[in-house]
Amino acid sequence: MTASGPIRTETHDNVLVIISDNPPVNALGQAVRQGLADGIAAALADDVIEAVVIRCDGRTFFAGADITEFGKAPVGPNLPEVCDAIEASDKPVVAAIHGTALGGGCEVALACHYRIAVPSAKLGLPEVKLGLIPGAAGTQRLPRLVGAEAALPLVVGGNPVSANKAESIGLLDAVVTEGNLEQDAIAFARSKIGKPVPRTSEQDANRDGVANPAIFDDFRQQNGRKLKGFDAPEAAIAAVKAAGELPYAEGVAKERELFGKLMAGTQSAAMRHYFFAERAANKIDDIPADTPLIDIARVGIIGAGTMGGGIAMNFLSAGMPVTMLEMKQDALDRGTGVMRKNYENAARRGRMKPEQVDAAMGLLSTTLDYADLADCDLVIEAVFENMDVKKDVFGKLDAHVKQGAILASNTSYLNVDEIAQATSRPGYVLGLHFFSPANIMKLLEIVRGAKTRDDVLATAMKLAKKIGKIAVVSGVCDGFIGNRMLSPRQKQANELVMEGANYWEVDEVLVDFGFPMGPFQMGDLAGLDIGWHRDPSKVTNVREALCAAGRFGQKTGKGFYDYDGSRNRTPSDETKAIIADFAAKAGREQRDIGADEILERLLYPMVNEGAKILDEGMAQRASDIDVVWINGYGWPVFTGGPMFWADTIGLGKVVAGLDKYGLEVSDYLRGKAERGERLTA
Ligand code: T1G
Repeated sequence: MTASGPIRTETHDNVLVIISDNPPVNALGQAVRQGLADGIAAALADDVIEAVVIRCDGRTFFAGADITEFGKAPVGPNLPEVCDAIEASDKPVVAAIHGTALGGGCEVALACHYRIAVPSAKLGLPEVKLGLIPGAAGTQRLPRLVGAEAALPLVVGGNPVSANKAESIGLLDAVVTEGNLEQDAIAFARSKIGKPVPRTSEQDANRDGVANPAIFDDFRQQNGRKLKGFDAPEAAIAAVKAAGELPYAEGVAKERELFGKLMAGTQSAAMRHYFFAERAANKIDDIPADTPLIDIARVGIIGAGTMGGGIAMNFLSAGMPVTMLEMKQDALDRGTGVMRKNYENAARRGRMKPEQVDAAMGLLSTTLDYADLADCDLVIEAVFENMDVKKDVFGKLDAHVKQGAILASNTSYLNVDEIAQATSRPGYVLGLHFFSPANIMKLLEIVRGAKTRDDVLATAMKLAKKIGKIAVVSGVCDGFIGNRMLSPRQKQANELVMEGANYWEVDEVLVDFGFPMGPFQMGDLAGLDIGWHRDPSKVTNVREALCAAGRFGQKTGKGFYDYDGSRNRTPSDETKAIIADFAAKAGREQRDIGADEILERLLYPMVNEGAKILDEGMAQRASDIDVVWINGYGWPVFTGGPMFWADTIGLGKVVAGLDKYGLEVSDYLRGKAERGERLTA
């Protein structure tokens, strides 16, 4: 055995096994690349060696290039050189895959002459999720192996495929048994000795793309909405197309050119920022990583409404028993009925099997009695947003639920510390703010109370990952992180229409920026009458004026917009008149307002509110704010989130814009701008 850095080699008679041990995910950093190149050179130089196996220790095969090296001065050998050296070998090289062969890791496998994997393995080229395309000939080798049609979803969509799927499209040569990978790989390699080595770059399975160029447009059509606003997907399509039209070397040059442009662009920088932001979010800076966790085996949910039901589904889907409490039996029946319907819809769409629906619903028990929650390790309250109601519920929980259990509120803005004072155990109280629909939305704001214990917070963070949520810690403040930043945006949106901006143009500006919808569409979707006092004679703002006119939003077929039967919306003259009338009565002059002013007045105040949240310590780090807005409010990931975006355009520009419109600038933001500093690390 020889070892250099994270790479070692072991000789099994006439087979050399090259092994990478570079935790946590065998990223293809410089030392790994050097070790691979040295390993191949050693195999070629040793006459005893007739075949090579490449495999990894730890939880996964190479999970890609080392993203932390991006943007730094490159140190050779680069990955394309390593891949070319592997492919050029005239001794068969077998990739033995477990875990996730992703990006550059999949490209190393494509450069090998054969690929085998265990059934649990996944293979993919997720570079588009970093605003890039594969940069080590993946866009040229993969189509040559599996065809352009099969390559497109991998390269352009970026989602990995299972081992069985990979074998079915020709990406894998064999799927072997779990737990015996190295032996199977050595035997497989031996079986190929003496045969001509199949070099992927010389294959030509990709003729389908040339024979039927329509597949590229078909793919665009089927995926257009998902890919809107992103630069990388179109570059990925161009690269796969080039694989069919150009000789290999020219195709590789085309890929490099496209890769280089994306790497230098702002979108990739933003998406790489998001990659690490998502991973940083689940770290709690001031709590030791080895803080003991509370065992959560049984969960209680108070309230079987839309939020309560959605929250319960997360735990049921994760195989955890749930006890759901309501005041009345019919509310329970209605709530559990909606949950089963949602599960059955998911099964109809093939997202789960019917037996999984029954298994999940089988873990649900319901009650009208708080005593039945006594054994729960965690109870989440999702009742009406009223402080007195919340305090009453927490008082009852304090009386009935066992000591040591976590008591959580799903409030979206109420003071968690005040709720905690309704119990004798404020250390076990925190906020778990889910987003609607709670069984779908990935974001979870974990609201840390002044007295919340470290083990309670750490347990909530760990549990969030178990139920598939992206959790962010927020301090106790009005609206926590997300809603607190939403309110200045909403305020400006209302101001803009009072000053003459057309509400549909305000929405358009945000949709063009990359949001799924604008504030007025969002209002119509949620319902303009939420929280309305129901007295048409009392009109203090445009929303009340619309409600007074019976325009509640999509549910009444009219709100800000008019809706046809299939929810297509058109701007409404009645709404325009209601706004103009209301503005006139308020003595507000109307003027033409351009798209730039609209965008700046909607987003700059959010940045300022984010800066205040940071200054007050209500968020651990600026990137957490980006994670909240990208996962909870549709902020386009290709701009990196409000904080990263502000850094990209320059804090000086944001402050100047806020000053120009006479809007608030926090000392924290102005200070950062004056010192030429960034919000994000
Ligand atoms: N480079 C550097 N660090 C990485 C990394 C990578 N590729 N992948 C993961 N990490 C770190 C991560 O930051 C975290 O660190 C720890 O590993 C565990 O990750 C030329 C250009 C593999 C599915 O896009 O999708 O190849 O927070 O928490 O949930 O064409 O990590 O502990 O300090 O995510 O089990 C393409 C990225 C790169 C795959 C594991 N590859 N990684 O998920 O663990 S571009 C990717 C993942 C490329 C070439 C191009 C996931 C995972 P820390 P984790 P996980």
